[in-house]
Amino acid sequence: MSDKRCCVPRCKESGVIVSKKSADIKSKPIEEILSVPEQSTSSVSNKSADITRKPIEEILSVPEQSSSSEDNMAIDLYYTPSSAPCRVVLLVAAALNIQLNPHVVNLRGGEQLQPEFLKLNPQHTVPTIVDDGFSLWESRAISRYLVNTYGVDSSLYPTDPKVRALVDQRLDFDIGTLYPRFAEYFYPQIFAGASADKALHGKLQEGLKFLNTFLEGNKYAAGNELTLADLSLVATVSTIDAAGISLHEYPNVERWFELVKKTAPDYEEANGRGIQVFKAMVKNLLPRSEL
Ligand SMILES: N[C@@H](CCC(=O)N[C@@H](CS)C(=O)NCC(=O)O)C(=O)O
Repeated sequence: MSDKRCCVPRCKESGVIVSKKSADIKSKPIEEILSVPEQSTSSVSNKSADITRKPIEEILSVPEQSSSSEDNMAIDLYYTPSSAPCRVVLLVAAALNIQLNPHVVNLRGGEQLQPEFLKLNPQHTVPTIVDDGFSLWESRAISRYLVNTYGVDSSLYPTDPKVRALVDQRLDFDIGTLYPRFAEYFYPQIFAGASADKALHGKLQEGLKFLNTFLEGNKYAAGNELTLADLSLVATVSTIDAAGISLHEYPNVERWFELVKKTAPDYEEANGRGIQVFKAMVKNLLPRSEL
C-alpha cells in the first residue's frame, strides 16, 4: 500500500505552477476560497468583495502558504478548479483516498504555456499530475493510472473484462461525445459571445438522451456499483447542470446525479466546490445570466 493513501485528500492550491507551496482550503467556506489574495496594503474587508464582477484570474487565485514535509510525498496535481476534466481527477483521488498536492494553473493568464509547465506536459493541458517524477495528463488516463497504481482491488475499475469494458465505454462516451458536445455548444457563448446554436444544442440533448438510456435499469453508469464511469460522468453532468441546462427531460440522469452526489466520496470537496467556481466564472462572463 502506498504512503500516498495515508490521509484524506486535501485541497490545497498554489498560485505559482512550479511551486510546491500550497494553502489548505479543505475546511474553508467557498467565499473564502474564491476571495482575492490579500495585498500588503489591503484591508480585511477587501476579501469579501463581489467575486462575480472580478476577472477570472482573481477569482481563481488564492494566497500561498508555507509548505510542509508531507507535500513532498503527495502526487502533484496541476489543475484549475472550474475545469470538469480536473474535477474528474479530484473525485478519483478522493475515492481512492490519495493525497494530492494541488497547484492552480491560471489558464487565462497563460501559465500552462510557461516553459516549466511545457516540460511537464508539452500539450499544455490541465489536469496534469507528477507522481515521483512521472508526468501524466489526460484526465481519464490519470484516473486509470491512479486506480491501477494505488487501488488495484478497487471496485472503481472492475477487473472482469466485460464489466471493465462497460466502464471504458462510458468513459470514452463521456470524453468523446458528451463533454465535447457540451463544450461545443456552451463555451462559444461564454468565451466568444456567440449566441446559442440550435443544432449544437440538439447534439447535446441527444448526448444526454444516450446517457439516460444507458442508465435505464442501472443504479450507476456501468451497473450497480460506483465506478470510474460515474466519477467521470458526474463531473460533466454537474457542469452541464451548473451551466443552467435543464436535466429534467432525462429522469434517469437526474436520479443517478442525485445518487452520485450522495455516494461519491468527498463529493462536495472534490467536485461541488469547483462547480461553484465554474458558476461564478459563468456569471462573470455572462452578466445577464440567471445562474
Ligand atoms: N481531454 C483532456 C482535456 C484537457 C483540457 O483541454 N483542459 C483544458 C482546461 S479544461 C486546458 O488545459 N486548456 C488549456 C490549453 O489547452 O492550453 C482531459 O480530459 O484531460
